[in-house]
Amino acid sequence: MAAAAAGPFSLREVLDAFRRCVTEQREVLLEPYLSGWRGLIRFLQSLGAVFSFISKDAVSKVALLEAHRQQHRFVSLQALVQHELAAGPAALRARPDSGCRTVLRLHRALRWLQLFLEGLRSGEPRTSVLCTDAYNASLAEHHPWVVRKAATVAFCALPSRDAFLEIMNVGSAEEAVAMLGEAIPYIGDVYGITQELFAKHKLLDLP
Ligand code: 1Q0
Repeated sequence: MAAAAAGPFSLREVLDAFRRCVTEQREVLLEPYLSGWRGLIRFLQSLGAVFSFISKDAVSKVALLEAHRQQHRFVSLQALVQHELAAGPAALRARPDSGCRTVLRLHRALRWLQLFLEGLRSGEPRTSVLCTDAYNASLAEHHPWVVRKAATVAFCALPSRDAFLEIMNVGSAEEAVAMLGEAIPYIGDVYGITQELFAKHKLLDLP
């Protein structure tokens, strides 16, 4: 696992992590979930300083969840939610450092990722358009104006579609597109299970 943190980004590593996330009992395992996020963050960091306000936020959220995971030895997202709900919904809502509200932020970002990767796969060459559309259909409604503005400005600095496919490090553009096609359903599955879990416990609007 430590080795996975070194070397250049590879989409394969992210795909493998999200593939490992979902168990037969449809639980979401935290260790691969956080590994997947670390891989994505590394990718984002390689895109340059314009994105550092985004990667810093993601780094701190992953670190908070990693600390919760180790402290309570949570194996799954379900275990984390159960544990935090045991204190009662009001106590959970009052906590700015809960695992649940933190996962919820990453969960919304995962929806962005799913839409963005679908867009990349579709062949639209303007990544900033893809990224803005994916953002507007997911995270934007949860962000204040100033964050939306900064995000939209940063998206203009995104590399071209070809460059994107190249930094995924999986071979030719065709191979990269094929791997996107493989990765998207795994990401969608993790998203869907989390969405259902949070909806069931009325956690989708945690402040
Ligand atoms: C490639 C371009 C990346 C664009 C990422 C899109 C997300 C934009 C989000 C802008 C958020 C800015 C920072 C702060 C936000 C927080 O206020 C907000 C709420 O948290 P809180 O504690 O204040 O309530 N935080 C969030 O909404 C979480 C945002 C996490 C974003 C994590 C993005 C990780 C991105 C990885 C790059 C993936 C590249 C994918 C293509 C590569 C092929 C696999």
